[in-house]
Parts: sequence; C-alpha cells; structure tokens
Amino acid sequence: MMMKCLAVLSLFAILSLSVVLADEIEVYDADVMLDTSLQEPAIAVIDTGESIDVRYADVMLDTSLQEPTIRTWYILTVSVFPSNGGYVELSRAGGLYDEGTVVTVTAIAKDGYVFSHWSGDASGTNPTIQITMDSDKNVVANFELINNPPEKPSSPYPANGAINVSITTTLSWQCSDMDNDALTYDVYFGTSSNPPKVANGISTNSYNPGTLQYSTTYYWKVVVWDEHGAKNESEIWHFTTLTNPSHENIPPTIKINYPANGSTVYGALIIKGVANDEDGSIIKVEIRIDGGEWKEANGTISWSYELDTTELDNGFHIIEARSYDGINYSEIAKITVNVNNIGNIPPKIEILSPENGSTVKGSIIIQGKAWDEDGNESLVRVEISIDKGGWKEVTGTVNWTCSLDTTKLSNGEHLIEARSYDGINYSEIAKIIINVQNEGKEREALWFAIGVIIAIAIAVIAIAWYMKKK
Ligand SMILES: [Ca+2]
Ligand SMILES: [Ca+2]
Ligand SMILES: [Ca+2]
Repeated sequence: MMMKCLAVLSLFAILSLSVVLADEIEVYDADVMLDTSLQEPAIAVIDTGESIDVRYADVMLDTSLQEPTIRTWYILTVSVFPSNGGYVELSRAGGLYDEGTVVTVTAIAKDGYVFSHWSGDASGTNPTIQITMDSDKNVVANFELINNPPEKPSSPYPANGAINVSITTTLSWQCSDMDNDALTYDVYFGTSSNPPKVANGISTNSYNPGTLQYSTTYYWKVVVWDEHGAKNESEIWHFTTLTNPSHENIPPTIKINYPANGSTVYGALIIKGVANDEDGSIIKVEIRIDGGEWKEANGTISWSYELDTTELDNGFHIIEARSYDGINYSEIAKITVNVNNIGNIPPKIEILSPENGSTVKGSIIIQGKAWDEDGNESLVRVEISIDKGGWKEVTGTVNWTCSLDTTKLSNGEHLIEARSYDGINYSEIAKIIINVQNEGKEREALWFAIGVIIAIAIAVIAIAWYMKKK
C-alpha cells in the first residue's frame, strides 16, 4: 500500500480549501487562531478519499509566505512471529513518519524464546536495526523457542555388561527432556560393536529385538529426538545371552593343592587350588568347612581362600571345595586337616629289642615303647620300615611289637627304623641294624651253586661231542 499522506499543520484560509480537491493539499504556514466555536467542519478531501476535519477560523494571512509547504509521510508496519515470541520497540512511537526519518527498531524476546532474524523489508539477525522511511515499510521480527535437547538415554535393560541374558528379552531404557517434549527413539542393535539401526522414530522407550542367539554378545544404543529436532544418544551398551541349556554341559572340576590332606595347620591358612571347565568357564569356586555354609573363594581357575584356623577348635576338620560353571557344580574335593593352634610336643619312640647290631635268625619280635609328653592318649600309631621300604603300622603304641620273618631277608645287615605319630607330628626316627644269619639259607645256596656247575659241565660236554661228530 503506497499512500501519500498530507498533514495540515496550519490552516491558511478558506480560499486555500479550493485546492483540496486536487491531488495534494497545499498549505501555507500561517498564524492561526482557531475558533472552536465553529459548529460545522469544512471537509477537506485528499486523494485517497480520507477526510480531514478543518474548522473555519479567523485567519490573519501572513502575506510574507511565498511558497506552499508540502510534507510527505510514510507508514511503518511491524509484526512479530510467532505472535507470542516477543515484541518490538520503536525509537519513536507512532507508525507515521516524515519522509527520511530514521527509526531504530529493537526486537525483544519473551521468556522461553530468542530473537532469530528480520524478514519483510528488513533482514539480518541483529535484534536492533535502523530503518530509513523512504517508503512504506513492513518488517517482521522472527523469534524461536529456546529448546533443550533430551537427556542422554540411561538405565539400560539388560544392564550394560550383563551375562546369561534370556534369548527372549525386550530392551528398555530411561530418557527425559527438560522441556517435557514428547520423545522418539532410534534403536541400533546387533552383534557388531558398531550396531546398525533397527528401529526408527519409535515413541516407546522399549524395543523387542525378537529371539536372540545363545551364547552371543549383542551391542546396542539409543538415539533420542525431541519435538524440535534436538537429539542425544546413549553410549554403546552390550550384554551376552546364556548358553543353550539343551546342550549337555560338561561339569567343571576342582582340586585342592594346599594344604596336603592330613596335614597339621595353624594360624591363618591360605587354602589354594585349581579349577577347570572344558566347555565353558568357571564362574566361582566355593569352600566350606566341616559341612557348613559354602563361601566364595578368590579367583576361579586358580583360586585361594583364607581360613583363620584360630576360629576352629583344635583337632581334625574337613575342608571341601567345589567349582561352578554357571550350569553345574563340580564334584566336591575334600581334605582333612588337623588344626593345632596351641603347639605340640612331638612324640618319642625307642626300640628295645633286638639290640642294635645283634645277629638274628628265623622269626623275631621287634618291640619298643613310645610316649608323648602332651599325654600318651594322643599317640595315634607306631610305624616301622625295613631297609627304607614303606612305613607299616605295628601293633600297639605305648608298648608296641612287630614280628619279622628274617628268612625272607638276605643274610647280612639290615636297617630297621621306627617312628610314632601323635596326630600332629611324627617322632624322630629310632633305628637299629640287625645282622641276619640263617644257616638253612647258606646250605641252600651251596647246593644251588653245585647244581649250576654240573649243568654247565654237561652242556660243555654235549657241545664238544656234537662238534666232533660233525
Ligand atoms: Ca527439548
Ligand atoms: Ca561346563
Ligand atoms: Ca604331642
């Protein structure tokens, strides 16, 4: 709309009004004394058809004025978008300005919005601009809603790093937006650590990936979008599904390496061992004492468990261990230890007969005594060994005996050793040497030697006769 406005600053004279019907009103400055008592306005018509009230007045004509004054005004129209996004301030209020007027226009955003840019007969992103009124102007101040991106998706299910996850699992997560915007999600899921997108713009914070594979690690992430196109994304999570339960599992094994079965222990005891699973891995190793509650050991394929033996009564205790592969327990490994936290005096032993160095033959009885300063009732057994052979238990403890058939030994010297045991310690070893001399044995040996010589002689004669004949 291009409209030329003319303003009447001063009324000149009735005579001038004759010009009103022309395109422009020519107004001559004059000293005017308005006579407000006049009742009827004269109508001045300008080119657009608008009208101006002009009241008659007594006019004293200033005849010095030579030229008529013509003043041209323009309209400045301002608007805002969106309408509740903000408002505009003008350096000079109004909307009608003399030609050439420079108007400073400032856009001011309301809470929750920010100024974006000018459009219409202005441009740029500076919220303050200057407009020169050389024509009618129409400017628009554009505002934008201030938006916060959604929070990073969190609290994944299955939890990040979870194992033994069911193959029919629905993924879910948590997410929120400061502006309470409605949120949509893109889901990335797969066995690659950089998983592909499998769902786009879903509005629920859960996703069903269908039936999964057994014994497989899956990776996934969620990208969240708000209503204004702002987004955020989770870290990449992962979980591992369980082993196919229909596959027969090989149970794990376990072994206690320390302490040795039957050994005496005291103070802080570190029980150690190993475990193995052929078709999987050891999830945990457990220990129990005297059939009590199972407790988890440290480590798996190589494990240890600290036992404070001072919390146990002195005496024999059973230590059991088992391993677990997530499906089956191993068989139980078991040792017995003798806890002794007081201190033990080892038992003693003595061989009374035969005397050391004596000559013996036939069946003999070896006898002796054993004792323990802590109390003879603690004596468990007495053992002897012949010529460093294995230890064999004898009859009795405090007074002990053992029969020995020396004819089963060669003639000559033999070592006999004896020791006693009090359940914790062995005694020092008592030893004697006996000289075995069995006569019957000498005669048998002589006849055997003669027989061998005769056989060799016959063989020599036979060979000589055979050679000669040939
Ligand atoms: Ca938002
Ligand atoms: Ca297994
Ligand atoms: Ca003792």
